[in-house]
Amino acid sequence: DPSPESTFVCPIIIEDDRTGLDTETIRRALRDNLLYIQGKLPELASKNDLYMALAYTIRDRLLQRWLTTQQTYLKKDVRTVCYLSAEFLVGPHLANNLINLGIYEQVQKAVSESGLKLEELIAQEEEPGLGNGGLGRLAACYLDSLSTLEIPAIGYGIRYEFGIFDQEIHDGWQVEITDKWLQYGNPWEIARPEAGVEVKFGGYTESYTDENGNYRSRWIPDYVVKGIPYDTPILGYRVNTANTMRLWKSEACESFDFGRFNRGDYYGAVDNKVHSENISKVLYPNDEPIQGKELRLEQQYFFVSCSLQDMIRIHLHENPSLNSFHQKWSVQLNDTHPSVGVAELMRLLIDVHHFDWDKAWFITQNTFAYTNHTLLPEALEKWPLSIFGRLLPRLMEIIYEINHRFLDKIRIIYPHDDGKISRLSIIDESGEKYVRMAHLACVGSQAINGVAALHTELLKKDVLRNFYELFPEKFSNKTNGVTPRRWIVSSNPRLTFAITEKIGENWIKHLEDLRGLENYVDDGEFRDSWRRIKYDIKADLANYIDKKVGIKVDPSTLFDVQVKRIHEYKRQHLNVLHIVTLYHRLKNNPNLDITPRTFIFGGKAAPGYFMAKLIIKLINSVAEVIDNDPTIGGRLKVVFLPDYNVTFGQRVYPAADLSEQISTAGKEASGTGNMKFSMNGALTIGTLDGANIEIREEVGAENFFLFGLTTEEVYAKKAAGYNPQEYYYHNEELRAVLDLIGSGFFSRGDSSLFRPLVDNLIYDDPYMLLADYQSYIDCQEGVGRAYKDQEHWSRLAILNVARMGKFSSDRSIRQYCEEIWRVQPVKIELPDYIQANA
Ligand code: OX2
Repeated sequence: DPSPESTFVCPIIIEDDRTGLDTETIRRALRDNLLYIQGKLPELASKNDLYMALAYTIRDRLLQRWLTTQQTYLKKDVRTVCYLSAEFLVGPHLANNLINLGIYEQVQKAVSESGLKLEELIAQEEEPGLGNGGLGRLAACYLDSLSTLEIPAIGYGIRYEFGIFDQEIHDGWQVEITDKWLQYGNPWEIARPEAGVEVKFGGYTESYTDENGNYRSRWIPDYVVKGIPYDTPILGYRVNTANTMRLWKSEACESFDFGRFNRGDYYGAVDNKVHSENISKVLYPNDEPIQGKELRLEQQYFFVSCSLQDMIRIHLHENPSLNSFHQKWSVQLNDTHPSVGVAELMRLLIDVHHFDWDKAWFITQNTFAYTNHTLLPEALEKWPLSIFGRLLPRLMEIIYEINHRFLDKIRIIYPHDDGKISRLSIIDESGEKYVRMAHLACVGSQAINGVAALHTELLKKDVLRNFYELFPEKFSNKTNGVTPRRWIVSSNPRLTFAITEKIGENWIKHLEDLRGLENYVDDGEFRDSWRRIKYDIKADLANYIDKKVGIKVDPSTLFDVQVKRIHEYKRQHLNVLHIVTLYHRLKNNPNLDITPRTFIFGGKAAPGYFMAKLIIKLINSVAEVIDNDPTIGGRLKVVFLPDYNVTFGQRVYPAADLSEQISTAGKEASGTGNMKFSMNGALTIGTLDGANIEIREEVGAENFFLFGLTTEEVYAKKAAGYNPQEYYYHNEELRAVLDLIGSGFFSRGDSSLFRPLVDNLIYDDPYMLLADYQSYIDCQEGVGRAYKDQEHWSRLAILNVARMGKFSSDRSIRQYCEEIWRVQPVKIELPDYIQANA
């Protein structure tokens, strides 16, 4: 906000060194920042010092764009999208900012003076791991597209001091290490302590009559926490728009309790400070399901309250009242994690700004929209009333009132259907009482969407069936997408060059233009160079694997990759069953002709998820045995790469030949890794699940390796009483494979180690691996055969890339803008003394 006391009228003079985009100016700026920000002489500077100096050099070039953007938004009083998300898995900023500014080459030259390569400095950046997986990464792709499409937007979230843990592998087991991403400072963020807000917790409520005789509620909290915003500019691709990602850090209002301090209780005096700071201390490392811990609810309420108060402050700066709030703000709830926002906006409007209920409810309902990301029943968030009421007593009252009014209306529609009423209620009263966050989100939102066509259909039919029946007009599908700027241009420069050479560079902003590549599938020279590029990228990855885990892999083998969170529904262990099947065949028939493969895995398990951790151990155990078996002769290699994250994703997607998307049908809401692989020329082996279905539709059935049960078949089998033992007893090879794992063959004779996993498959198999086993094995044989014909494989790979236009996050964001948010692009004009983007 411009301060009313501010009297500066003179424009900023041309600050060439902080804005110029040519090599010479950047070189000067780099040295300047090294000296005056890092405080280092060039000859004593470490790699990290140079990285920091470069990061500040680039940030300087973002600032004018960012400030101009914010000023334009204020002046034009625009409608703004607020994306509320407990996770933003943005990944490293430096390379993307260079690409979006269009100064990669200039900076490359400028940096070479230091004797280092730009790529080394880029590698120096500690990635902000403020998310678990797909949900957090989607939020980051959406911020990129919002800026690129010049849409006014703010991403609101939590500035976790410790993000997702670093993963190490010790003796084949996952070990979690604290992620100290802030330890050397974060040059991309700017703290705004002056925009701090307060958030209440605990205590009780009381009613009172105000001076006008109105009946009101007051919340007397137990404690109050301060939220401090940290802003990171998010620049769009080759536009001037730089939106804000505003993450909240929790702090104590008064760091010392002087009453206690004076009584000599020094440690007691800082208690409050410790508790307050804990709220934004650490990301909960569970992907889905979420963990029902009180601190998690504190985190959710904390960032949602901070964000809504922030919007209200900005709104009242430009508008006389909050009557028009819903016209100026569209707030997207990224899953139910921020859905307490529905009740919080009601509280702010009623208790603080003295709206009556109906008007407040109208504004609230027209402000929010809700995206659901999962069908897994255990991931549907609900909070015990005991916890919720104690921590947020005023919000509990408001939720009861919302529910009361909602159910009154429902009773008119379903007069004698108590079952319906209890199924729709925001409060689950079937046993211990809970607040159902998805119900709160559905009732309080103007729009509800799933993240892939199948997922949205299943929401309507199953998880949110009752709400769909009530308000069908609120429901729509928004298939996920990913940003080609990070997932092709930044991570795969060689492919980018090859594509651009043929079809120009328009595809980077209009991904459907990749269709133009179809004209080159029959061009033998193009296919040759395509293969050479893939080979070189695979050779790079092979070097990296050797450096990281000391395993030598051959880049001419088929790189078969599965990288994603480790979860039973994603079925990494089905992939292992295939590997063990091939191994078993080779043991029985050493001369068997198979396509040599390198299996690459990566992914983190939730620290408390035993089975997922056992799957990691199994992968590593199988890897070790195969690697030490001379009869295999390098025809099979298995590599588990520790610490899968955005940075490693950027390395591995471009190097893959085969993308494993093998979840049980009906379980993966969308998947987004599936899109990143295919965009980089990998073929997919997958089930009819999530966005796989749409990928197959786009690339054509003949360019996709399909296997497994459909969702309907999965449901039907479950209903008929699925018995995995039938498969175990009737499929000899499957039985041999499971028995081999169970026998202790891969665990140095310890037959108890993998027993829980094997028994779970034989006697329960909730994700139906055994039902899909044979179909998967057969399909993989087809993959092996197809890979042998390299010319044919290249054609398929090129077609995959050419037909991935739909899966740009630009397409997803356009749909959200038109169909849910109703927002328009706003052009940002830079002052003429700022050098325009290259
Ligand atoms: C994930 C889903 O599991 C994944 O299928 C989807 O692609 C991604 O969200 C983005 O929509 N937590 N993570 C997810 O859902 C939840 C809940």
